[in-house]
Amino acid sequence: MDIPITEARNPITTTIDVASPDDIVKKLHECDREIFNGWNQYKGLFHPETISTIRQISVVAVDILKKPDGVIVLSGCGTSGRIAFLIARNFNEVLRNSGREECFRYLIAGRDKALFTSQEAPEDDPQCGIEMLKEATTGRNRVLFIGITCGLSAPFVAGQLCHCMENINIYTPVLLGFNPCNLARNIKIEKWDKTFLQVVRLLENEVAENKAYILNPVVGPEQITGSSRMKSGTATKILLETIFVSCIKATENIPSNIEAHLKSYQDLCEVVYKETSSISKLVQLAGDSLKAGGSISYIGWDSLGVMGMIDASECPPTYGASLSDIRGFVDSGYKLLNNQEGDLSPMGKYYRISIEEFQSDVLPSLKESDLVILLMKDESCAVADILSNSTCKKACICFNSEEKIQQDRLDCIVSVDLYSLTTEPLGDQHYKSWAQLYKELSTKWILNAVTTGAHILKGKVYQNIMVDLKVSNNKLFFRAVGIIQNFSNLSKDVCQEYLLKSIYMTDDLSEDLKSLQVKDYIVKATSMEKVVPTALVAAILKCKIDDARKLLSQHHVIRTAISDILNNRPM
Ligand code: F1P
Repeated sequence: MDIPITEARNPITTTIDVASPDDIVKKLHECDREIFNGWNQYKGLFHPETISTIRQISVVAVDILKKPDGVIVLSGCGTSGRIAFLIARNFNEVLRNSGREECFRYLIAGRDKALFTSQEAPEDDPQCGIEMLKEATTGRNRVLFIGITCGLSAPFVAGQLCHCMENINIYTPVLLGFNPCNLARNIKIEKWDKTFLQVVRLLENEVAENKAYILNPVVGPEQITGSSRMKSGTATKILLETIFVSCIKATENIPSNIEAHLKSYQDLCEVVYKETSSISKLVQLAGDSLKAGGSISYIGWDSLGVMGMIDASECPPTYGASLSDIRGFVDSGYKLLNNQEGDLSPMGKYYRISIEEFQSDVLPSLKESDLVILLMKDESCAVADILSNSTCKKACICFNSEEKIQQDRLDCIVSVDLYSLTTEPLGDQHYKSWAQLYKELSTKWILNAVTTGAHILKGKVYQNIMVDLKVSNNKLFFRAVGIIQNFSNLSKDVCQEYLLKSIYMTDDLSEDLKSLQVKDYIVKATSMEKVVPTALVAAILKCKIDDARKLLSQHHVIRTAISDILNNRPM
């Protein structure tokens, strides 16, 4: 079976686990360039078909904005749902600022708490997706629905696409992702009668009649295998913004050039990575903190704070990080977020997200091993003052303003010079909003480098594979099986058995256990530690689960554990 591109290994990063911070950032850059330059023979971002699809979706969006009962729904799981939230929030603000009615809605599997903490179980539930879509569109007669699933795989989105097709007179469905259609997931969806691939095939019939769209340029494999928060998340943001900037302009009779707009993001990528040396310094600081058992806190203004929260939220499922390792805080908290469910802070410590809460909950206990990164709207942000009595490390990411920042108080400054960006002329009334989009993406690239680099330095990655991932949804379950297969050369079935043995901590799998559904395995595995490394070691050494656990416990660092075991395995 062909491996989907979003799950494939990127040859550029095979040795990223032993690279210096500077080389890590250079490799990330090289991979990010593939977003624009394309990958192998596949249709990329600048392919005429991609540009034509963007244009057509934008035309539908213009039509929806003109209808009194029209709504644009952006939906996804994990990072895809968080980007949906961010885009809906930003473009509602643009509409509001020009006196128009807000008509963007976001849906995220697991609802608003999934904006900050990963809630992967609902991602596997098509029915849940349908119910949420119905709820968001009751009484509406025209809906543009954009279902985002980078891997063309999420059951939550599959259900919604089917609902749209069953009500095609109301909905125009769009599938947004980064695999060619034939590589959509073809694994049975639990409690559902279709695979994702079958849904794509049905959608293709609607596409042929211009009643639906599939926007799926290929951007190449992720830097860390399967980590679709990175390149795919970036490409999601770029594509949605391109569609809606063009749409807003059209409603104001301003011409737009889709290709030029895409090109401006390509230029931005170079402008951001021009700062490779300061970004790698920040990666080093972040790695030092994590290695010393310290934490990383992002404090941000405006939507840059949201970017920080999005980056932080992905670390537990991707790197098995704890919720305290990396946290995001944002000026004005939920008031700024403007999320559907409002203030979630009563739900607990990790939902307390304002700067005041950072000051009361986190700041007093910060030590030298902790790092705080300020995501600055402009140089007037005065948090450096708040931090001045703390011994923690302090850094900031800023735009066009390095010389105005009091450098002596900070351990690292990454300053991105947006003036050097030659963009499509955006000189309309929304200029500030559009400039903010570039700041957000710059922040995303830098923070993705910080958390990816820091976890690499902490030894969480082996080659370019995150072996200690959480087995918290169906996609991740089968990714784990694939990882074990990759290093052990055993059959898929045997690898799955090792994974189950590790989940149930037994060497004898009963028939009852074997006959459970994947969703049952996930429930058990989600709260467990080192499930995949244990299964991997047991599979490589063909040893008992208990022995594999003991062996792993002798190593502090997962990367060295796996490389030692692989190098010394019996032939
Ligand atoms: C959705 C997602 C990812 C997350 C993890 C689990 O993926 O939540 O955002 O990083 O891999 O799946 P997709 O549906 O966009 O492919």
